[in-house]
Amino acid sequence: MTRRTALAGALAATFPARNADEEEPGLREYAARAGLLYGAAAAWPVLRDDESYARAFAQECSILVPENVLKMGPVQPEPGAFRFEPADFMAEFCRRHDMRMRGHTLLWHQQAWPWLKTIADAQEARKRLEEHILTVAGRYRGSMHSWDVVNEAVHVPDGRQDGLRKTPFLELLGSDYVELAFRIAHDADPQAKLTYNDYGLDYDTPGQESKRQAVLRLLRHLKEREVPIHAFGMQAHLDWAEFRHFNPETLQRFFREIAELGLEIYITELDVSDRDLPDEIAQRDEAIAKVYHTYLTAALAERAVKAVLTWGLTDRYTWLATRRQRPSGTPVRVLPLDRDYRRKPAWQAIRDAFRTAPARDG
Ligand code: 9MR
Repeated sequence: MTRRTALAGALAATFPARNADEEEPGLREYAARAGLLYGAAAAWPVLRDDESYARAFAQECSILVPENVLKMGPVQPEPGAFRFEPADFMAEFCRRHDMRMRGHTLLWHQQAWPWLKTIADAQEARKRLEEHILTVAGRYRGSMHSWDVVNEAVHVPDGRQDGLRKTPFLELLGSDYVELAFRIAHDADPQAKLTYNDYGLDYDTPGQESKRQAVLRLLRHLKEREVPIHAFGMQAHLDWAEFRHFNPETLQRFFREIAELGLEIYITELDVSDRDLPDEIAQRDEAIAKVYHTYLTAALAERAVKAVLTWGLTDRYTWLATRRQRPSGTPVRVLPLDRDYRRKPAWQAIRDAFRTAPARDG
């Protein structure tokens, strides 16, 4: 038997609902009791190759989002040539383990098509965007919980009145490109909840307040134009040191305004950087857990919040390991499970926030 078929065989068996060593059910169970979904971003090819990783996803998550493989560049590396093997594997994994799946992301200025520069004009850009979205979202039509249609399109420092980030898509297609992407996505998959996803909106600082206002203006504009948009994605990449700027009321006010537009809210990329904490593990874990708990307790008070996803599940695989390295070089401890898939205080903090969250319709 080849390694691939052996692994496929191992994965074909449905993992037990809970680990034999674990007394407690997974976070998916606590989330379900509150009418929520809980999940995490999954890395490729780790999900295929690391059985402990796959088992942890099956135990803890009721929703999964591919961390990278559905982005524009990875999924269409050359014009007209699509690479679906990794996302297809993840979709099959979700089916097998009774999990929902989110798509991330149909339009983003990072990890965009490597051949973007060859596009000559608006007409060609529109054609390429249509082909991309219809092909990618169309492939998973009817099976996606939601799609991040447009990611990170607002950037106030770029100085535009409408708050839009200056990107090649904006230059090629004009400011209606956001609307265009949502309309195509709706044609491709009329059942998926179409989401606008963004970061840098968590704290009570003047910079983040002006970004919140710009995001609200964009969402209102889309609703006024009857664009098919159904949800807002709050990335929530948090940082222990910056968390002194967190104010629950500010977050709740922002969420209320979004909910009043008739949109659902998903916490899409939650993690907490421990860069500025001392090395001592118990102290560090406790500080990070407190941030998870405080943030989620405030967020879940808003009943429009329907899903919580962390950006990774285990400290073994996280973008923060390279992007927010600790000055001492000790490994980061930023996600619910440690490097050996053991539940950490952050896991318990998420569980506790789910336990006390006001129940909502699922
Ligand atoms: O976690 C992702 C990392 O592996 C990629 O190298 C990076 C590329 O820019 O994107 C990371 O995920 C980002 C997500 O797609 C959008 N929001 C910010 C995330 C962290 O950078």
